[in-house]
Amino acid sequence: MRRALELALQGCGRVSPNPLVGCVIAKGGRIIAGGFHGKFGGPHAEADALGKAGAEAAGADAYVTLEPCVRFEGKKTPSCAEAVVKAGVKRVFVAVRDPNPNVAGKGIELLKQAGVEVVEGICEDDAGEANKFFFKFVRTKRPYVILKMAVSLDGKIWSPETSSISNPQFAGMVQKLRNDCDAILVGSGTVITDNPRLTCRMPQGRDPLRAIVDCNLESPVNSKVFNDANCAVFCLRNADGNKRKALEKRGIRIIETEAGEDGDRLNLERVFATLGEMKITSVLVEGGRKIASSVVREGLYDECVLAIAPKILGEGTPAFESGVEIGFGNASVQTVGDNAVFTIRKR
Ligand code: AOF
Ligand code: ZN
Repeated sequence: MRRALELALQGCGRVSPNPLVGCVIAKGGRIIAGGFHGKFGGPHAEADALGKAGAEAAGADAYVTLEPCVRFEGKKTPSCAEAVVKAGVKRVFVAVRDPNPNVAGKGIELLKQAGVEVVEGICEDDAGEANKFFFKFVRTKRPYVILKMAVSLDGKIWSPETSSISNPQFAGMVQKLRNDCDAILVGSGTVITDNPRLTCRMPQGRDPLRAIVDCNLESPVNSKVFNDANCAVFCLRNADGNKRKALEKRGIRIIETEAGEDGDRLNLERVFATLGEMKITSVLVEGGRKIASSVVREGLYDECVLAIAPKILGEGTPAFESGVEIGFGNASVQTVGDNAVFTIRKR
C-alpha cells in the first residue's frame, strides 16, 4: 500500500478535480505491476495497473489507495470495480472509501458480491492525507485552502530592504505547492507592490489558475499576473468598467462578487464557493496582509504553512492586522534550512 501511495502522488497537479489514486498488483509477495491515475479523463489507477499485469492479474492481490469506482452517469472511464472482478483478482486491499456519493461503498459492495475478498483501512490516514483536496471538495463543494506565509522573526512579510524573507529551500516548497494546487489567490495589494508572476517554476511543473481579489480593479493591466488568460479576477459590481473591458479582451474572467460585512472587502466565503463551482479543489493563498488577515479571521483556511526566517527586519509590513490570532494548538514544525516551517491545521 505504501508503494501504491507513492504511485498515487505522481498524479499531483494533473488529475483535479479527480482524486490521486495508486494501485499495486501483487502475487506471492512479489509486485507484478503498479499504476496510477495520471491525467484527468485518463485511465484510472486500477486500469493502468491491470493493463500492465495482463493475464498475471488472475488470482493476484490488488492494493488500491481509494475504493475502486463503479459506473455512474457522466463518468469518463469504465468501472474499476468491474475491471478488477473481470481480471480475476482474488483479494483487494483498500486504503479508504471514496466519499464521492456516486461511489461511496458501492465499489466495495460490488467486489464482495462477486466473491472478491476485501480488506479495508490499510494506511487509511495517509490515504486521506494524500487526497485531502478531493475529500474536502467532495464533502463541502469548497476548495481546500492552504494559507502560505513567510514571516521574519519580528513578524514582517515585507520590508523596503529585503526582497525575499524566506530561504531558497522554502521557495522550492512553495513551487511544489503551486504545482499541486488548482489555484493561487492573492489580493491586488500584492499584485501592485510585488508584480509577481505566480507561475510554477518547478521542472515539469503545472501553472495553477491565478485568482486575484481586486475589489475596484486597481491592478495595472500590464501586471505579470495578466500575462495569459489562466487568471480570474474577483471584484465588486461597480468596479472600473474600462479596466474590466481591457482585461476581458485578454480572455481574463472577471467575476463580480458581493462585498463582505465590512464593506471595503469582498465576501471571501463567496469567492471560495465560486472557485468550488469552477471545480477548483485547492487554493494556495499567497497573501498579502489584508487577504491573509481575512482568511484567518473568518476561519477560511484548512492549513496554514508559516515559514519563520531568523531575521529582524525592523521596518516593514506586519503579517497580519492587529487582533488576528492563529491558534497553534494543532501545529507541527520542521526545519527547512535556517527557517522554521510550521504547518497549522484548523481543528
Ligand atoms: C478509482 N480509481 O484511479 C480514480 C477514481 O470520470 P471518471 O471515470 O474519471 O471517474 C471519476 C470518479 O472516479 C472520481 O470522481 C472518483 O469518485 C473516482 N476516482 N476511482 O477507482 C481511480 N481516479
Ligand atoms: Zn476507477
